[in-house]
Amino acid sequence: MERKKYQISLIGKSCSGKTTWIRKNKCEEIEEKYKASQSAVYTEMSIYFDRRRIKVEIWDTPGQEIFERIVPIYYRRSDIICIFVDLSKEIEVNKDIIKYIEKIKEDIENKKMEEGNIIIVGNKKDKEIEGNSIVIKEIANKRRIKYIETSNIDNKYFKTMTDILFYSIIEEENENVIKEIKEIKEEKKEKKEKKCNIN
Ligand SMILES: Nc1nc2c(ncn2[C@@H]2O[C@H](COP(=O)(O)OP(=O)(O)O)[C@@H](O)[C@H]2O)c(=O)[nH]1
Ligand SMILES: [Mg+2]
Repeated sequence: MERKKYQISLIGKSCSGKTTWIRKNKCEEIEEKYKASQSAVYTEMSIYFDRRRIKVEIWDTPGQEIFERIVPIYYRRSDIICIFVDLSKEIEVNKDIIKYIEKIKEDIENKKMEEGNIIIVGNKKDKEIEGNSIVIKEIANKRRIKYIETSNIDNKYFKTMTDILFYSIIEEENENVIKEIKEIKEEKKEKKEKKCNIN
């Protein structure tokens, strides 16, 4: 990995768990009270890989209502776009991820974006409605988009910022690198779970 800085945008419906995921990554306590984000919120984090520090700039964007107007401003300058999906909601509710994907792809084709690594993040795995992940996987596969699942509540499913970053940027066929990363991630996860057990 050569770059030292990544910009990531989190998009998706209100209440899909974007803000909570950033907080959990930063080991902040999860607030039970729901607060909708009115505008995009910027957070900076550092992750370490192979003794190198990688700066990650995260844009947490507000819900779908103002998607058309505001959210593209953020994702257009991102290296990675995470589309959050709430696995605990009826799939019909999540169908508009297709709208997000089409819009982003259109922007990429129109060269409004340098690069666009889209990843669908299925959140609330702890409360998943059975069958949701299969439908979302199909949507992702059909469009050659990566899909990953996580939960902010159940640590068994929790995927960190590092997990998502590596999953987004590493070529799947590079098995040795993946094996190495997996080992580092396991080690990190264990350390983090000890340090940051929110449950
Ligand atoms: N069960 C469950 N609830 C979650 C999870 N992540 C977030 N929540 C809850 O979902 C609500 C909305 O979360 P929030 O992060 O504010 O969503 P955002 O609008 O996408 O930023 C809050 O009440 C969170 O506590 C999760 O993984 N599992
Ligand atoms: Mg939010």
